[in-house]
Amino acid sequence: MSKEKILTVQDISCVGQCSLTVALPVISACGIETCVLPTAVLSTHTAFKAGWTFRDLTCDIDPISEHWSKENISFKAIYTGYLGSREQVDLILKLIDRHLEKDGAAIVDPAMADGGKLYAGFPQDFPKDMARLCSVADVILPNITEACLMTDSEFRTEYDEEYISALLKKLAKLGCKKVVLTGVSFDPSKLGVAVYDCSSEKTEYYFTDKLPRMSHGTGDVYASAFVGAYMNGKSVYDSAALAADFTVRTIEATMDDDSHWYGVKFEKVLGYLIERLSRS
Ligand code: PXL
Repeated sequence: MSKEKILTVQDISCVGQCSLTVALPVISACGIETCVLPTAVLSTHTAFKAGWTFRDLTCDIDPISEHWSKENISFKAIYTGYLGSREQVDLILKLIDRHLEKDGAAIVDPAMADGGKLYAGFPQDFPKDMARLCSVADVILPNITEACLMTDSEFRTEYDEEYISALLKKLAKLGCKKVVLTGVSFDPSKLGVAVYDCSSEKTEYYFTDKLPRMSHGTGDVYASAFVGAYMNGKSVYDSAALAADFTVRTIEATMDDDSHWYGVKFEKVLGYLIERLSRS
């Protein structure tokens, strides 16, 4: 993958350090021109108390794409995250068809659930639609909850390698090429990712120390750093590992501030990300 412009498709949560307000600075810090297509505008992300505003931007996707077609605009990667409606899945499939370069990468973070539950606002059968988007992806980055919802698997908090292996095989059946499954832990002191190649059926793991804090927004920080590293020519495994190291540092940077529950202070450690990328 060479350094050229990419498109990221996800919501703007005005406050909450997630989605576009993370992807834009993180991927840009990696030296990659980052174009955006907002799926919705919310006053905050949906983990805030009920009352957040939600402006669905489904109707804007096609007109934006039509204009881009007239301007011959294309992207080296299209990275999707939180969507505003199920209708957006078909619109994004069309967008990938029209604007992703032939050797480009479709990277899908099926951001819709965590801790065994769908985020507030999504219909129960939304994972079926998200699975259709995953089917065309070069890389998908689900957490275990999202993986279970898209494959009709039982969500467990305690599991072994066999459980993860079965989940990876089911995800591969969706049709994607590679899976980076996040939030995997076989040891209470370690947290990591499973990187699965769907054609060779090879799994590689990468673990970091597990920090004693649950943090919102780390999925978006992780996926954005992954995309930034991958677009700098790193392999899927190396990008997955680098993104994990970066995400741990964003949590560490937030640990001393209990009031900062809604996201992580990734801004404080962007220097680390830039330095890691410049090492090789
Ligand atoms: O970080 C995932 C995310 C993105 N966008 C919105 C969310 C969430 C998680 O709650 O609510 C609007």
